[in-house]
Amino acid sequence: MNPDLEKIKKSVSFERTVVLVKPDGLQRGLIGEVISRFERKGLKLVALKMIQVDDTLLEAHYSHHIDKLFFKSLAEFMKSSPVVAMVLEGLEAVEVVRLLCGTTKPTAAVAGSIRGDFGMGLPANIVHSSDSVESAKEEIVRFFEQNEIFEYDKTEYLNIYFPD
Ligand code: 3AN
Repeated sequence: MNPDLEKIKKSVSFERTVVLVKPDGLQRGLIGEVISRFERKGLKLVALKMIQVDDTLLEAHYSHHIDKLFFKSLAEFMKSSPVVAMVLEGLEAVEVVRLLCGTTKPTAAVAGSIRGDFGMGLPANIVHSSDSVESAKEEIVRFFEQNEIFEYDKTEYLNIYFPD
């Protein structure tokens, strides 16, 4: 391996985070647009697949909303078509991806963010992203088998990061 890439891997503290492109993103043909934004930012895609979520998975994933009045419609929406799930890696990836996605309510999300550029309502806000490093770890296990996560060197890192 390139020795500079090795140095970058040792000196930069990389995080991993989960993104779901929700049914509205799939129906509206925004999968490529969403992935492209993360790629252009410099995030590394380490897992990617299409899945059909079910109630068991949704009850775990949205456990913080299970008692809310909107939970039923959120669950119906999330099951209305497949979703695209991915794991992204990068420096401060959790926070960086949250910023690229924008705030929960699309009408309040800043222009330039995914929700700010493409969303209007709830629950259809195009993407989900992990809200903390701890949640990301749980969500990686929830959505992916170990053999669906790929370890590879991204040479682009040589143009993005510099070792300390
Ligand atoms: P975020 O996805 O920005 O982390 P959460 O975890 O509060 O936000 O909400 C999870 C998902 O629940 C949202 N992405 C959205 O689809 C849905 N949701 C949140 N609040 C509402 C609401 N008031 N009405 C309908 N759906 C909602």
